[in-house]
Amino acid sequence: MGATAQIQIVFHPTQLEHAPAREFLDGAWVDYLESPRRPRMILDALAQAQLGPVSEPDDFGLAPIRAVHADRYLDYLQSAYAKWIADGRSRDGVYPDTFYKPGFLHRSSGIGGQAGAYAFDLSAPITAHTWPAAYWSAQSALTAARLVREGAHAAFALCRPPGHHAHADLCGGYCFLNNAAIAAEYLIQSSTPMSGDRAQTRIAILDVDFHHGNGTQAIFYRRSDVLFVSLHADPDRQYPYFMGGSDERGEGEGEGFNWNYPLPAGTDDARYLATLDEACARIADFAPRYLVVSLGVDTFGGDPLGDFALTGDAFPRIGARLAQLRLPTVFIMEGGYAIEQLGANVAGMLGGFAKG
Ligand code: SP5
Ligand code: ZN
Repeated sequence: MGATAQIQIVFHPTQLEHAPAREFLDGAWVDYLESPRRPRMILDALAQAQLGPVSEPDDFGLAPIRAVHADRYLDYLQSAYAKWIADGRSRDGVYPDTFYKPGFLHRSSGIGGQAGAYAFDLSAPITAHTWPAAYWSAQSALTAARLVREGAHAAFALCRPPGHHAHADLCGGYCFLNNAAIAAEYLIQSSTPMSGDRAQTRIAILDVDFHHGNGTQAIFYRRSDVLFVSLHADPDRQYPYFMGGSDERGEGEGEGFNWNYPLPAGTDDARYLATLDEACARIADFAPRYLVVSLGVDTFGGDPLGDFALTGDAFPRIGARLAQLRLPTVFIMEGGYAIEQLGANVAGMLGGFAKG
């Protein structure tokens, strides 16, 4: 056995600048859990584990982001805070007071209506620093994807803000731009000849965050070139509540290309790893060209948002199981909150992959 393979880590310091003070959680205003401490803790642990070099992302511009998100939503993310302040609202950030629901008849053009139309919860407040941080988070995902497309076996985008809850035109759950979807779509568009059928490059996205990746599922729900597979807390009990059931299998051409594995409270290492085996078998059957992993470690027993019971030992085992797929793999950071073991758990997953 030679030295453990290195995994290139991609991160831009502007990603630290998004730092809202508060979110609304379980009926109370609390300190924002998705804090800039998270990437710092993760970088420290990755350095200690000597997993690989850290580099800053290149700038791919807006085009690969527009390939996933609606133009009007991207305009909103860039302009919302200034409009909010001009309207005399709180400097704390854009927090909607009213949410659009099916059946409502008026599409309000003002900032109050826009805020309620483009968000689905109070966990994704927009401040002056949000767009630049989300933009560079997406560029980190794109840079990691390109490293893999150019031949690296794996790369890790330390995305923050995270992305898997963001739909084509919705923010929520700390997410603004869907980094995993942007990376997957980039891999498809950059690997396929202009004239060719784009279904020829297949991508699997495996989401191991504690929460269902509702945004990623929604973005690819009608497509057969992207397989979405997710292990997560049962939405009957946990956020995001309105997506993530095992009966959601895809629609139209996408039917059969979406697999959800909702899991009970207290899910332990054995139960989780057995379910991961099933998920990996689906991915192997699909025979994709690339694997994109939405990497969350809020499945850890001590996580403040999760209710699973995974131990620290589970993460290297998850990483090793993913390595068995023998696919070029882009890791995209999602959730997992600022507790002592956060960095070690991320390093464990990547280290398990690199050794596997
Ligand atoms: C990226 C990511 O992990 N986003 C998660 C956002 C979750 N926000 C709302 C969670 C509601 C939690 N309620 C139970 C918490 C235990 N007190
Ligand atoms: Zn999560």
